[in-house]
Amino acid sequence: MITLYTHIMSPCAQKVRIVLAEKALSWQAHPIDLPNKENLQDWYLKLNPLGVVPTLVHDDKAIIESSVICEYLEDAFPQPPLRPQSAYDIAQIRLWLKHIDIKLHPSCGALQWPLVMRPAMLEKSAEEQQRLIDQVPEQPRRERQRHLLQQGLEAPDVAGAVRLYRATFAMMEKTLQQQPWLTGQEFGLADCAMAPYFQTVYQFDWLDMLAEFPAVQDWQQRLFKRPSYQQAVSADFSPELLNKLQATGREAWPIIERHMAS
Ligand SMILES: N[C@@H](CCC(=O)N[C@@H](CS)C(=O)NCC(=O)O)C(=O)O
Repeated sequence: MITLYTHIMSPCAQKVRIVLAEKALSWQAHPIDLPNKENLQDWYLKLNPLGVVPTLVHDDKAIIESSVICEYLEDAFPQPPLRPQSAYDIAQIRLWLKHIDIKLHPSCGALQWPLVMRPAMLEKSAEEQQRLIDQVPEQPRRERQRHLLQQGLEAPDVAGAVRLYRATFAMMEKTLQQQPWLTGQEFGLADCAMAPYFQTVYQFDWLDMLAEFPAVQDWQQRLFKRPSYQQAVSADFSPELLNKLQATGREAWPIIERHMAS
C-alpha cells in the first residue's frame, strides 16, 4: 500500500522513514540511484516532476515534498500522534519545517554533495557532467550543483552552509534549554524533520560542530537512541559505509573548521 522512492543518504527521505517507523507502518522501499541521476529519468519525473527523492505512493497516488509527505502521514495515520493539538503548537512545527525546507536542507546539500555525489560525477566526461546538471529541473539546485562540481568544498555555498548550520544549532539551543523536544514535551514532526541533518554531521565525524551547544548535544544523543531513528536511519549505515564516510569527513574537516571561523 505504501511505497517510498528513497535513497539511504537523502535527509528528506530519512525524515519520512522516521515518521513511518514512529507510526509502525509497513512500506516498501524503491531505492533510486542518485549518484547516477536515476531521479532524472522520464519514468521518475512522471512521479516527481522536481526529480528528487522522496516520493511516497499510497493507494496508487503519488505525494511529493518531504514535509508535505510527513504531514500527509500524520493526517492519514494519526496514531501515535506526532503533531500536538493546539493551533499555536502546530504553527511552531510548521515554522521548523519551513526553516528546514528553505534553509537547512539546501545547506545540507552543499555539505553532502561534494563528498558523496561529486566523486561519481567526476568519473563522467565533461560533456556528460554538463548534460546531467543542465537537466536538473530547479534552477537554484542546478546552479548550486554546478558550483559544487567545479569548486567542491571551496565553493561559497559551503561556507554559507556551515554558517547556516551553526545558526540553526543556536536557534535549537534556545528552544531546547526550555523543553526536551523542539515543539514541547513530546517527540514530534519537527524532531523527525530535523533528525537527518544530524546524521550528516555524525556520518562525517563532525560532531565537534556542536561543542558550544550542550542542549543540542543532549537532544542529538536522545534522538540517536530512539528505535525509530535506529531503524529508519542508523540501520542503513553499515560499519564499512560509516567508516568510509567518516574518513572522508575527517579529511574535509580542516576546510569545514576554516569555514566555521569565517
Ligand atoms: N524539497 C524537497 C527536496 C528533496 C531533495 O532535495 N532531495 C534530494 C536528496 S535529499 C535529491 O533527490 N537530490 C537529487 C538531485 O539533486 O539530483 C523535499 O523536501 O522532498
